Amino acid sequence: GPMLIEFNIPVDLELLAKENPEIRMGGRHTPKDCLSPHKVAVIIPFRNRQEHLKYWLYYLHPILQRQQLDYGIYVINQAGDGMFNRAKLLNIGFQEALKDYDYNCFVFSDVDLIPMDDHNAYRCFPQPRHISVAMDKFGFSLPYVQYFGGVSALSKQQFLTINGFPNNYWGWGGEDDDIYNRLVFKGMSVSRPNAMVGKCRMIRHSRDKKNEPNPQRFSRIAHTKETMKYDGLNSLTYQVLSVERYQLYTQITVDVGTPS
Ligand SMILES: [Mn+2]
Repeated sequence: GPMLIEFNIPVDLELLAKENPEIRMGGRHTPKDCLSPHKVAVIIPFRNRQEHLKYWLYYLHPILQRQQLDYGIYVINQAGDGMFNRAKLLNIGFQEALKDYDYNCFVFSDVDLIPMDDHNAYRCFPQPRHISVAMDKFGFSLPYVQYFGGVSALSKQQFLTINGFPNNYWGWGGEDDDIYNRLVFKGMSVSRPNAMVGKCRMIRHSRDKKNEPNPQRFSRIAHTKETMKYDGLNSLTYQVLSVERYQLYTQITVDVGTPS
């Protein structure tokens, strides 16, 4: 049910790991009293947000365990200080997580978003799922009906059907609308929890450097129908620089390249 979420308490990752001995190396957890059909890789696009990650791990691990998911946590860390590319990091997370385990569901979550009700299921549904439907920064409602940003979940099959996410949205904005367009063009619709269960809190922050609004985002989302055929999983290139396994998460640092 509803939970109190606040960001002014100190969080100690070592203590958190000690208090959660049932979480295995790399941020893996499998329920011991049932066989979960939900094999969920949680993918978090990341750069320089260690403080936010602490809160995310602190709140989400207990929730995901209560939801009896067979899950793993993947923090996809963009190396260097070039323009940030959220959607490409999500594509990389999909591809890299599948090297670890036969995941059948992918939850894509921003690092600064925490659900306020643990009935908000971090798993997949027959249609692509939008999870962060009532964010505090939007007055606990959707900013617009096609909004698909923040936290979402796609099954492996749903993700493959849309050729993954776009790789060429550099900087802030638009990639979530492109993803929404892809789903619609492939005949899917969006599943959502109600606005009570879907409440979530975002950690307040100022705009990151090298994540300025992308001026090309409007023209790009007007052409998704064409671009989705050749921009996505089938054109994904990157270089893995390191894979670090901590108890509470796996961090994969990648070179995503630069805008072409
Ligand atoms: Mn944010």
